[in-house]
Amino acid sequence: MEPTVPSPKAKEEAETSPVKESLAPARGLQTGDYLTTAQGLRLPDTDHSLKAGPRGPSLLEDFHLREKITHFDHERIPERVVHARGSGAYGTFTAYGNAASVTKAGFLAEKGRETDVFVRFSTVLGSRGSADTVRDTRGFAVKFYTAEGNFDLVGNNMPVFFIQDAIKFPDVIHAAKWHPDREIPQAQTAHDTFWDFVSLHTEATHHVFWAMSDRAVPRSYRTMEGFGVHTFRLVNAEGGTALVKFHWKPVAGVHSLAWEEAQITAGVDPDFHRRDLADSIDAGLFYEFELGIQVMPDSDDETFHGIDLLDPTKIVPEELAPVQPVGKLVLNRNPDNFHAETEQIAFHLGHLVPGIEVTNDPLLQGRLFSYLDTQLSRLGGPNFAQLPINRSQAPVNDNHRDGLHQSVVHRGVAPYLPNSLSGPEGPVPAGPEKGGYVNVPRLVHGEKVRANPVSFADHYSQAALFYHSLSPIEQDHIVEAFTFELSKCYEQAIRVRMLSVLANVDAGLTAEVAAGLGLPAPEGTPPAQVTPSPALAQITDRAWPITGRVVGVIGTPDAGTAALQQTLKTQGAVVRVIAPVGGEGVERTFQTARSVEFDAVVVAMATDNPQVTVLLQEAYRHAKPIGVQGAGDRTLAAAGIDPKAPGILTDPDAESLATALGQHRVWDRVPLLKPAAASAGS
Ligand code: HDE
Repeated sequence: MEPTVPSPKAKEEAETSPVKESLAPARGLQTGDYLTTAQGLRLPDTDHSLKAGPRGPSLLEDFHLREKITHFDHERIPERVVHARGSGAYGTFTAYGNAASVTKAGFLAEKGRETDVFVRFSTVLGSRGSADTVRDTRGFAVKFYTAEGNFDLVGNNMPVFFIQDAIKFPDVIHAAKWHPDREIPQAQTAHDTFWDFVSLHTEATHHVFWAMSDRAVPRSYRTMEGFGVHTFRLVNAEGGTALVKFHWKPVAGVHSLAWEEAQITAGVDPDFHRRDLADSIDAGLFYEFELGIQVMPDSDDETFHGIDLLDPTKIVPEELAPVQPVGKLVLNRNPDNFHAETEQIAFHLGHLVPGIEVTNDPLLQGRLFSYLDTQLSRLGGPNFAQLPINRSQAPVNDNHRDGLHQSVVHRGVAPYLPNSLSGPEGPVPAGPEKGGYVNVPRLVHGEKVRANPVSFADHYSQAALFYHSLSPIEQDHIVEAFTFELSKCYEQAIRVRMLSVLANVDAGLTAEVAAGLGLPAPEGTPPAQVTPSPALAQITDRAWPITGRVVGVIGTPDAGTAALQQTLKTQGAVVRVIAPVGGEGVERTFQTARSVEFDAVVVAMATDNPQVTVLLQEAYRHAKPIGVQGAGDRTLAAAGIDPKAPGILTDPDAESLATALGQHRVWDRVPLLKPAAASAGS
């Protein structure tokens, strides 16, 4: 019905929004009570086109039809050329204050200072709609809305990168993304062009080891480490400098999916990580990370214990430079609108604040160009900083003018400096005493060349360091991943060449992968001596908090597991009852549940339902704790699972289940599974 009287809200808005004020960005947008056109015209009907009679043709004069469809046709913006698939959340970063000795950046240096952040996690290779759990590096990009302007820490969940010079980025991405003729495979490295590239560009070897490790299949974004990768230069209030690497340490520990689990999940729940992030925040089970820094002296040669700090294929082992925690990040708010916030956020390495400078790492230098440039086509012009998600919380007065999608109505006639016309209104330059960003003077000299430092030629020592630092189970996973991925290549020559690369890292690993591929193991020259870095291993004896871990209880809601469920919940775990059919208190049925969504399973009823059998067998194979209560032992027997196997807990109390969950997997069970896996693979 056509409204005749404006609603109280509309009236209030009309009274308090003089035309001038309504020009301020976003003010009063999309708040009216009535459906309107984009011009504010109220609409009585949005379900029927204007036609010449009910059976007649649609009329060109239907401006509402044309506006609605035109806007819809242009809803999508180009996806990110890399890191297209991602999801994000808001949070708060609180500084511990101990970083003041190395940086004057207020958000790090001032004890207790709270800074708003937005974090976007992502995969690198897949398109926007691809699955979350594919084998890939994950992006870990953080925008700090600091009082001094935005600072972006655009990192990954692996501390090294495939290439040493930004000029090769298009090449590695062309090779790693789908084949251009058929546009397959989606979001995977298990194909010829990727292995062709990395076997020919051996600087990629270290990152390839990380990509074949469990780090490439995280359990959730909650259980990933983050790394700034490059070395940055921090500057303190006295002008003293230090070379620094940034780390995000997950409070929940670093945990991964089993490879088979990751593959099943890609089909069963392609939104697995995205869902976990959003659901956890909704449930108040916030993701938490500590920001840490490794601090190295700012020496002339920019090396530390012989490690070239400008080489992004190298880490500094934590045993040589401990990661010092400097603040804590809590992700505590979901975005309201995926497009406006997660899709339109624009990160850039050049978003810096006083106290943080870049180094000459040639990968970092190229990124300083790329992240600004890419927004011009993604976000349609140079005014993307005005989008709500990208706006600085510090006052902005930049003298930039006009351009596509300019939403500011600038005043004044003199957008240039110096000028004699702006009077007190115009911006004036700010020296360092006013918080202006001033680079620490550094001598730059050298011949103009296309060349790398000599130290960049060492492509293998740190791949070996990484491999030798891992637990035997993690090493096995790397062998299996290389074997899996290379088996998927069509070209034998690529497999053979990659084996010759692996031979320069470790002979044992090469022999195992070669055996899996049915090829002879080549000889290489692996590093003679490797000092492991235990901090790199993710499987240790340590038990971690179980916040956000999911326990499936097979039974009816009243199957006598109430006390167990309650205690697990108070420790932050999520409990889902899996019953034969739906009903009050039932979150999954036998038909809808799949093992991959649970970190542990408790079976509390007797059933020989085949879907429950598969669920238990998968949970067993993926080394998850399994609790058995009451008649559940019959279900276990129907699934052919030995009740005396490690990690099968009879009548578990919540504590023993929580302890097992805190270890992430029943690692003692893994060797039992190995012979079967080996014979299946041969
Ligand atoms: Fe990126 N990268 N990158 N990258 N990168 C982008 O920027 C690029 C690199 C990383 O959630 C793009 O806005 C070049 C390293 C993350 O929005 C683009 C090089 C690391 C994200 C771009 C690198 C990263 C991106 C695509 C080689 C880890 C997602 C869209 C010099 C330290 C950020 C965009 C988000 C995104 C270029 C290498 C991390 C094209 C040229 C090394 C987490 O600008």
